[in-house]
Amino acid sequence: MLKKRVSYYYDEEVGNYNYGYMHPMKPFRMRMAHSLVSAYGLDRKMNVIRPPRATPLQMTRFHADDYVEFLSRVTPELAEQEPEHTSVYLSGEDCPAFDGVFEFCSISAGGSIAGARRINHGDSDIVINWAGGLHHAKKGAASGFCYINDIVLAILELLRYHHRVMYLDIDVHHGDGVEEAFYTTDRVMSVSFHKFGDFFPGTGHVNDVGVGRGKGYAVNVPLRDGIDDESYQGIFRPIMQLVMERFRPGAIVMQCGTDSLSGDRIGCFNLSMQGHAACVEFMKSFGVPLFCLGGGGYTIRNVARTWAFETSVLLGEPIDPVLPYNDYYDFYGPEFRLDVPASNMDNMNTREYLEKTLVRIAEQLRGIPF
Ligand code: ZL4
Ligand code: CA
Ligand code: ZN
Repeated sequence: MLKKRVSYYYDEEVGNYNYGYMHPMKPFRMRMAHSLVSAYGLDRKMNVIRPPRATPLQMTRFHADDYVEFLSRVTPELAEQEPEHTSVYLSGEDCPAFDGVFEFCSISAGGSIAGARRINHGDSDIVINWAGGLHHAKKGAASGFCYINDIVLAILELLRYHHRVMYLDIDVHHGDGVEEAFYTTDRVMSVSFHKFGDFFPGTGHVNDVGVGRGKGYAVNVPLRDGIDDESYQGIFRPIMQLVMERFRPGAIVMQCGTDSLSGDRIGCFNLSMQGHAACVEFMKSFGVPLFCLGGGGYTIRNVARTWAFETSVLLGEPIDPVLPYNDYYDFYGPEFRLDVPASNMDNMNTREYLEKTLVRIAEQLRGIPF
């Protein structure tokens, strides 16, 4: 395949932010991923850009003024002094008021806004921001480890230049914040594959398809525990093929949350790194400008492996299955290999269940006018 012009947003500071002791979200995983990317020499094959920090004004293109104002001045001390005020905006243990939370958000959102502009101006075919993908953040509140919805901000930027933008979410959780933001418009099609049933955030039923002009433009693929590469590809490819044919987006924003990998600390799927990356490769093959973002991923050695590998896939540069020496080499023992294999866990997604879901969604997509 033809080589693409790839830009990669990375801020060395991002790994210093800490959600708190024992919290599953570890911004340090972006530093680990970058260390692998550099050790493989991939940084020399793309445009590595330090993102400009997003400003409060830029954030209010989606978020409420009072929420952004609060977030920009909250500190661990203030949250402790004013728990009532804080709980309006932040949800306790999932979204703590950690030191530097606003700077962390401005790095994440800064990369997503700047990346969208690069695509708009035709400067890159593919953009990567592994610090983005925080899909649960709402207009006026944080949710599920996400404070500022960098994805919504990126899509709003892309909509200035593209009539139709597609959002695709392969994180194990439902992409609720992004879906909600564009639920009533036919200019953004949102597609989420996720675990559904007794799982955060609880939304993303197959029948939730959008409202008004947006009816049919929200696509939800609810899945059960233990889905493997074969089952996932068996439903992912036909759905995405149909979406691309019917919707014909001018740009694709793909949330590449790695909590859908086998062995994730929070997730419950059984995808290998190869299976996860096959989704990225498939979307790349359409030749439409592609913006890949991070998201979930809580077994951090596997997050770093997968995002480094997906960077190589997007570049079209094969990399060694044996890990090169890097700053965090000891995290990858005892195998010191790139691969994240699947496990022997049960796949609770029967053929019948997946077939029925696929038929339903194909029917929904046939209702989208060409
Ligand atoms: C933790 O150990 O399901 C937070 C969160 C903090 C440290 C110490 C506190 C211990 C697991 C999760 C108590 C924590 C209780 N600490 C958290 C309904 C819940 C209420 C909060 O990948 N408790 C909420 C959010 C999900 C819920 C998932 C995924 C983000 C993304 C994109 C967000 N929230 C139950 C949980 C821990 C913690 C251990 C945790 N929280 C696991 N799942 C959730 O889609 C980035
Ligand atoms: Ca998802
Ligand atoms: Zn997730």
